Amino acid sequence: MKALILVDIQNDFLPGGALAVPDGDAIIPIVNAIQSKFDLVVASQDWHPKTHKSFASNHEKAQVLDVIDLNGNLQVLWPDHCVQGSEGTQFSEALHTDKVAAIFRKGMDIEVDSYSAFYDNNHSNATGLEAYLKGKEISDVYVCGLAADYCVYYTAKDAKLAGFNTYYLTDATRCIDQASYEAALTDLKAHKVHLVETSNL
Ligand code: VGL
Ligand code: ZN
Repeated sequence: MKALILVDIQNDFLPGGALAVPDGDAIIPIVNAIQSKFDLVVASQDWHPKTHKSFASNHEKAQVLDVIDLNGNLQVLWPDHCVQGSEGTQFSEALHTDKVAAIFRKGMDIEVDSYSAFYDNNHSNATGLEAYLKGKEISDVYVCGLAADYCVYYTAKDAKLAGFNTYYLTDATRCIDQASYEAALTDLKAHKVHLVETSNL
């Protein structure tokens, strides 16, 4: 059984949003077109309290894109984004969501960020996605969404570590930063995650 995970296709990661991923909206028609090929479609949402410590605004003298030590993890500081209840948290209006069977929210603990849709960055708290997919007898997981070098990357890596055959859909994602994207692809290959284009599905 095959599942598709739509990672963080939320207004704040799209053009005009607080943490817009360049060309992020280009993935939406692709994501809409492939959903019917899967047994199960699920989605994640970045869902931060306003006081989240991944926000530069919650640290004195910090700037966006500074890197700090946050409780033992290297943490990039972001502009305020995906604040619970805000318009920026909502899925793009252009995204088809009728097939989305469940939504997993992440990033609620202000002390630790959560790039992956499975686990926080400490790998200590689960969202429930792994158990949900295993309960549905999913063997193969396909990952798309935003951003390629952060949440899509970490979600694909955790899917593989959880034992799923994992596919990272290279044309159904866009990155924040080219250098971190290239590093992510290298790491995913080392973890035996398959990098595939949706035209080959
Ligand atoms: C993301 C940075 C901060 C993402 C979320 O969805 O890739 N990136 N929060
Ligand atoms: Zn975030």
